[in-house]
Amino acid sequence: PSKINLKDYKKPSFDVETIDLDIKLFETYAQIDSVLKMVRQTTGDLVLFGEDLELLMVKMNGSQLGTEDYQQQAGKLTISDAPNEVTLEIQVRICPQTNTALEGFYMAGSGDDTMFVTQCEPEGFRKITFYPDRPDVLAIFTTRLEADKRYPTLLANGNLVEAGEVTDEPNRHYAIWHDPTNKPSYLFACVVADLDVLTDSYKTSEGRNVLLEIYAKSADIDKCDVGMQALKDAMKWDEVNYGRAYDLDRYMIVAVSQFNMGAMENKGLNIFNTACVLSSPETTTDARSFSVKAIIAHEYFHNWTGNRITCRDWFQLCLKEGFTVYRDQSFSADQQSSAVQRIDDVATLRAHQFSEDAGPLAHPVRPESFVEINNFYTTTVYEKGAEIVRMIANTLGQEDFRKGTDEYFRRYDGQAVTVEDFLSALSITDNKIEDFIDWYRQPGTPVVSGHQNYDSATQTLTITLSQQTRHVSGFDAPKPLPIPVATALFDKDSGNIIAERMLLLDQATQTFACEDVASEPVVSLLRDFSAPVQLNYDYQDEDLAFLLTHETNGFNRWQVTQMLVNRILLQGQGSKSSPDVYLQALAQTLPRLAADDAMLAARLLDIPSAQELASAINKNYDPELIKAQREALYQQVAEALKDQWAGLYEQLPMQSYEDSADARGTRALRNVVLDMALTANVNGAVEWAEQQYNNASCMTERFGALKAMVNHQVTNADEYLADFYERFQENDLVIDLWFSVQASADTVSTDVIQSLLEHQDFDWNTPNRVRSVISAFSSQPTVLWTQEGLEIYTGVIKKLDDANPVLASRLLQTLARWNTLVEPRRQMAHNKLLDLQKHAASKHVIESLESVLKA
Ligand code: DPP
Ligand code: ZN
Repeated sequence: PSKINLKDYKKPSFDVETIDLDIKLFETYAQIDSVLKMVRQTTGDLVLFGEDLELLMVKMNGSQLGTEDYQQQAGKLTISDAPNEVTLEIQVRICPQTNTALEGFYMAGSGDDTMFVTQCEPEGFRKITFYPDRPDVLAIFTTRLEADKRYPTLLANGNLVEAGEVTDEPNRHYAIWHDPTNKPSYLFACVVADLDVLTDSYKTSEGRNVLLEIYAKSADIDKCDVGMQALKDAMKWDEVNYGRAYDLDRYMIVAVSQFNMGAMENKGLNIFNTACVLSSPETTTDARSFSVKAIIAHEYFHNWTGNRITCRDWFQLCLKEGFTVYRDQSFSADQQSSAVQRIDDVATLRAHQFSEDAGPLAHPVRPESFVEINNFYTTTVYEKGAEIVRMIANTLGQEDFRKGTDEYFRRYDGQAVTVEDFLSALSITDNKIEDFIDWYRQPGTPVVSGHQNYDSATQTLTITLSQQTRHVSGFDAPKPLPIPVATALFDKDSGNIIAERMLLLDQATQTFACEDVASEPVVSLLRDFSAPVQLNYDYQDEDLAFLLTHETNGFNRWQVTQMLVNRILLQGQGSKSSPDVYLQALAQTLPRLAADDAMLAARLLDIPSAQELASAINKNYDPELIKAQREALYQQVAEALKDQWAGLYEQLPMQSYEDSADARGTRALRNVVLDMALTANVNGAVEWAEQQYNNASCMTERFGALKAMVNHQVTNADEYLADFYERFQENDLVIDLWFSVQASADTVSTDVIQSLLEHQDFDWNTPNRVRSVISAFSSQPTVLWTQEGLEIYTGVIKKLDDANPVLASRLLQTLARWNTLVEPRRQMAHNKLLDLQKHAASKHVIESLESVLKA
């Protein structure tokens, strides 16, 4: 497979003004007729992309073309010497019924329960018809859909123009949709299904009445209210915070159970993984439900950041994703405590993005080359991309950031643009912002180290900071980046903040002086995680304990607990802290915090996941050792606070369900306390768990209890698992939880994984189900990195390589850090990967494997 390079970008030689699509779905295939009106922009061939298509006919300006009139190879159809104005008529046949890749037009479900949907981002449209399938080609789409009446739901982008019966075919009907907005083909969507619909409306700030519809299977339609409310909240939020209103008369969301991603922002017709739109208290945990709202908002926000202003090419993916993730994170921060939101976003970043940046898959937020763009829907592009926008927003301040985004929307509406364009619009009030371009170009997580010096004679505190980024092979030597370090000085006696500064570290080493400081303060750095870097500051444990008590910002308090925990757990890695300071500080902080902010209290008990800890280890990573250390510390915490658990648990009684930040906080903390109590063998804790399970008012309570019982292997755990299965066997998303709670259990074995894969409800064609076992299982490194564990894991990749290469390749990326393992695990993993390479078929897996093996 060949590499595509950013530096080779060329404008398309032809634009498409309009495309009329006629999609006829039959029992075993679909026929697609398209009419493209194209106009020459520059010299060069007329190039269309097409994959897995049976070409039946192509006409140019009315004359049928023979095979001598065009070249067809490697997924391209090329016409040389085309005139300046071209009307192409193309007829192809495809087979959505056997499309297991879940890209292009495909069938979801089986037997009598099937539906047809599209997924076109990034390059799925070329699996529907021949087309200049690239994001800088924008066109007006009109779509006619025709199918058997057993699929009453016929949807496509835009407005419904016409619908009716097909002449002489009493069992068939059609609908015609017209989208008045210019859009790239990756935003095309259509649906042929039998769905119910939840309807609502929204009046925009510009006075437009928008019909809102969420389509789902009839059994699921009662789980769409949360999503609908989130949609209205998001529409309002974008008007208030960015001045952006919706631009069509209709906004549709469709839920589908087989989907590779979370959701897709197709113009006016979002398609969602059921897991990311359906929510009800009885079947959905709070965490899931909260992420449903965030994803609804994310896809809605794309309407401006992605759809109206789109990417010039796929290297610019972060232009829409980074900005849109930043926007959805800000939206979510307004729906709960902003400290907890920041904690969760940073925890995700540290666990996944830092580890990606530390390993062989490290790439710049804007990559410079790829073989398969699907391999770059990564946490670096998304989450690190969002961090860059956040740094820019914080550097500019709220008012200037808004001026900048207004300018971005004004200047580029309707265009396909680049990261440079984005920075240039945001620079209208402060051109320093353009320096942030290096953050988009340079891979690797910067490490910021520092120390302080206090001179009592001059009452001056100096803070020295330096930055270092590892040199990732294949890239230029790293240069210093602009790193905003939000800093506060705390007076040791009063515990009060005496100064707040934003230090901009933009050289390799810099010294910052603070004057008129009466006595040596404790310095709090990187507040609110002001930059996506690792911080090594020469704190004493006592300083951190001090900050845990006195920091005013909840995020910073959590950050301090994480530093303490990391020091304790990464002892072998050169740090040397005793848990006492940490345990004491926790014991002091927890009771009051539990009453004030239960959600934050729950987070303060976080111990970083095994994967997150592993991301900081570059050599001789021993999964058993890390697991043992994590468990030992967890046990110590549970025992140190043993006297408190019963009181806390009682303080957090189960009440009738409410979806408020307070109620969610109570439920989250109760689950943590329950787990701690079971860990410390508190008298009666097993009964608490059983009662919580039996009397649960919602899934957060029920699943929290189940998970605790499974992880602690309480005597009746199997009965509760069986009960859970019985109760919810009709609900796929809950059965996913049932699989994952077993596959991710601390005590899981490869035998359990094997039996889950052989379970009658296991389904290779449903990515959610595959992930519920396989991704869950990969959270247990002691089992994953064994002969049998790797056999299973790579076996799954082999099996999916052909059927669903996007999914196979994503699963493979989890193995990227094999090279850091202690022997003999490292060699074992290496051999398994080499073996996988012998069988690799898709360019997705081949590209990922090549990178992973380069470690
Ligand atoms: N649907 C994916 C997302 O919204 C890709 N655009 O991130
Ligand atoms: Zn997105």
